[in-house]
Amino acid sequence: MTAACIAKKTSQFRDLLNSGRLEFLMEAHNGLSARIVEEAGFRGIWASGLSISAALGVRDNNEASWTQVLEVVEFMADATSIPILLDADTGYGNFNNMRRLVKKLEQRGVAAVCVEDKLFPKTNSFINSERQPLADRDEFAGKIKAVKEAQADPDFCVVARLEGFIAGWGIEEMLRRAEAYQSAGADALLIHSKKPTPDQVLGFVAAWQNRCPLVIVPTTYYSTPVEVFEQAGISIVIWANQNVRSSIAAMQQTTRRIFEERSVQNVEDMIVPVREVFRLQNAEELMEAEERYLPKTPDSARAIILAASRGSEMGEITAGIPKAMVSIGGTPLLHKLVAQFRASGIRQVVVIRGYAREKVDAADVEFVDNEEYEGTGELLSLTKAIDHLQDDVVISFGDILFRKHILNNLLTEQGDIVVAVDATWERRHGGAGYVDYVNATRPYSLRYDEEDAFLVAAGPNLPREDIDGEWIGLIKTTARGSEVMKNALTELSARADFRALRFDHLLNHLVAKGERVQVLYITGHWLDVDDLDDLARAQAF
Ligand code: SPV
Ligand code: MG
Repeated sequence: MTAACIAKKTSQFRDLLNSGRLEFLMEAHNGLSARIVEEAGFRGIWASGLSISAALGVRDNNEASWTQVLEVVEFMADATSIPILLDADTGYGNFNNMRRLVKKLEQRGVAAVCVEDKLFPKTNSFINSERQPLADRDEFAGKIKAVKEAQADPDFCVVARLEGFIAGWGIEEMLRRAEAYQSAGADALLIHSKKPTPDQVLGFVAAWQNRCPLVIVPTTYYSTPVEVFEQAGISIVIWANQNVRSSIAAMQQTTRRIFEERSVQNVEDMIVPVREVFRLQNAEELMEAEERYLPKTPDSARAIILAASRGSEMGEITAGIPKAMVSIGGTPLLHKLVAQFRASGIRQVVVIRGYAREKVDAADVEFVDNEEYEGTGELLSLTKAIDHLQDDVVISFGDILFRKHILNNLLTEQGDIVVAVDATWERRHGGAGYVDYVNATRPYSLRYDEEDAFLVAAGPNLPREDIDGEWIGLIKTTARGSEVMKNALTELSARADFRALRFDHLLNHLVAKGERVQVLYITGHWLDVDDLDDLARAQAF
């Protein structure tokens, strides 16, 4: 059934009252118990004052404020699709407080309110009941009238609860009050009794002659078969507190046993598994929603950071520590880089160390060592981590920093192998040093409906007119892309000059094999740290 064809909760409750057969409300006192009630098949919920206060650890004497009760009942309404009748005690004040309560209940999806003819602060009907004064009849009738005139939804119901029997009054007073409350607009009357038999209640039913729907709470006369109520023409039976009582018994038993045995081993099989908690919370729905709304960060994505080189262009600064450990404003470059990966949801980080490897540290990363870093190229370094080249991987130079969106965008690209390419390369370089220029199938464009760009060639010596950007040292591969990269590395490693090869050789090799290497254009917002000028820029990044 779609949400559109489910009747309003207020209409559902009105239908229960007038269904012509005996209906049941089951007590709940929070979102969890409310959901359990609905799952069991009940068509309505009694938000019990006794149970809610007990669950909050206070007495049933209006110790919890009305707004605190409102908070609880809102959770219950959010957790369920069946109507809730709130036990609103005496209405938390006079007619005016009651009007405001009804407004709030309607806003929060509560279908009906039950209000009893006692005085604020009330006491539970089963405690010293004879000493409990009743409300003035006309004052209480005014309260009911105020609710009916305040409610916005015509189907919102008010149940007037008569406490006369509880307080020691007889049938005459009960009938006088019942008539007054019905005339004031009550949609139903709740006739309460604390006798072990249903005599009082059935006496009232007989005298009342079906003038409006009746509701009862057989807490003390629970042994009466419900058929008796059915035959009497009662509309609704409320099982008022059995959920909170059963949870108390279960919690006491479990807690005592764990305390005594200093172990949970014997209780584990007696309690629900954690997955049942998740089920009741509807954790599955959130997982599905995450699929739809969160950026895709593959669970298995890992980063491989190449941090083996010294970076001798930086002179004294890298005497004894590799470039990746150079301090940027007090934090090693590598730590900043690792933090960037973590911020994008990549937990597994592999760092390839070489020069001064004992100086390379970072929390919770895996290290791979390249003993042959001296005078060799990047690909040799990468082969040291070839076992990690599987599933979704981001390969990164160890001397770059970039804004978060660059990595996030790279991770969401669909291609099996995707390189991040800076289209604003001209701004960065006078063309000095080793630059991984890129020629692509199309230049950078501001149009968002452009087709994807793919790599044509990479290297430091591309003709100027062919240059579309600069590869920044970040590659993303999928499981298939990682496999392709691994094969390409194995093929290249057969070359005599393999030890000197760099990433542009690998990229060109992939293109030559017909592999589509996707180009993700970026426009700045990154830097690499090659020399002292870069270092100064990095401090400010
Ligand atoms: C409640 O459940 O809080 C009730 C019913 O008001 S009784 O406790 O029987 O009064
Ligand atoms: Mg109550």
